[in-house]
Amino acid sequence: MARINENYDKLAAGYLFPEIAKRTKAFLEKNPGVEVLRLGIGNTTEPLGPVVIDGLKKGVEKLSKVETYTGYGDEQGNAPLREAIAKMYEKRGVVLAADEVFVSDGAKPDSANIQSIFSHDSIIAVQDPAYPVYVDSNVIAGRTGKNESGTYNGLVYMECNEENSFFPKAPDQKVDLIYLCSPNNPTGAVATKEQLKEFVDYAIANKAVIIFDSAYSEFIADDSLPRSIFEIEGAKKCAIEINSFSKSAGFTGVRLGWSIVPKQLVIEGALEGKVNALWNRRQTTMFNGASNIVQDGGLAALSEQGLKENRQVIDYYMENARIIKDCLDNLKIKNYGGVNAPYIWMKVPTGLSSWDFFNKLLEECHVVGTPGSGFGPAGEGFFRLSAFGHRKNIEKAVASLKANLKLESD
Ligand code: PGU
Repeated sequence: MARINENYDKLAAGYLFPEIAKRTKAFLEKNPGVEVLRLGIGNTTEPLGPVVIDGLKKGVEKLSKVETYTGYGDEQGNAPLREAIAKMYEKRGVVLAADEVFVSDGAKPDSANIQSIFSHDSIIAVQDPAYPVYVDSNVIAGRTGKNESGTYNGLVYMECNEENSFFPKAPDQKVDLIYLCSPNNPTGAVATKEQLKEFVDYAIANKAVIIFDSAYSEFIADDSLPRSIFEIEGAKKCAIEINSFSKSAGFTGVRLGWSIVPKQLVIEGALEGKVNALWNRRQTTMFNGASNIVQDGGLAALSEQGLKENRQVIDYYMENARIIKDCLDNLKIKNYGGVNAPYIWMKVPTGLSSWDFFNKLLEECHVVGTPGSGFGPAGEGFFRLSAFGHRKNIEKAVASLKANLKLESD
């Protein structure tokens, strides 16, 4: 008799973003014709630049001739792309071998799947709030108990709050896997080198592994802040890094990402090279490689001209962030992030929960955002606004906030 994986029943709610889409749809059904302004999901809106489009076209063209046609490729990604990614790290002083780079169809699948190569009884630490995938993938894998009053038994929550400027200290207990995201989704906080060093030292001392999600690394404007955990001495011994073309190159719908699994990484019972080999085994068994067309697009995105094109779009989104922050400041709403990250983390007016504020913003201003509590218990009382959007929409959203948001002081 087939039985379901009952761990799915432990999940506290539906996945956050479809839940928001569902509530927005219900609002639109009740209020037909209303224009809803979406600052919810971090979804790119601006077209790709000509060099990247050319790369994608070349990928398509190659499929039209027998001489250049390719079918299945290497599951780990095409050699030129793996090398180009390794080269990009070299510019930051990080030397990687191409076979430490695993190309994928995005950071979401990698961040969900990476846990599968670690022991079932691993103790997991997550930033709270965090991108929900880290928690949900471990719940589904059976590494937690039930969800009781908003927290899963067995998980170690590293609270990120105003007092610690939204970046935690290393845990004061022994954990095995630590998920860190910097620049952070949802708070927009970026870890300093010193803060990451503390985690690296902790991980080496405890033979723990840091899973470092740097999907927003290209949004860092401050050059003193690390874009990769491998900029920290010793990190290759204890960290895996996950990144993506989604936000830096507008590939949210195109789909391309990568993970770095250093050969030097050592953990309990596994010598150098073993974790790299396990991820290779996992990917070759369960993944058939990223699309060949898309990998050509990715290669173009990493070319000198491609990087320039990407930079323009990143700057465009960061100008959106500035516009949103400016509006919140004018409304005297406390807000964080939005300077080295495309998310603005705002404090909800007193007395309202994050979901109450979601409803208020939708009803009064027709603006969709993301309730902080959807990212973890410490997100309660906060709200995330995304700077990904077309400028006209951002301007409309900001104008609506200014004109229609009823704050207590009004
Ligand atoms: N990692 C982080 C930290 C993210 O915020 C996101 C997207 C991803 C990975 C996904 O990267 P891909 O390479 O595109 O797979 N976060 C968005 C979209 C929501 C989602 O479910 O991925 C967000 O709004 O938080």
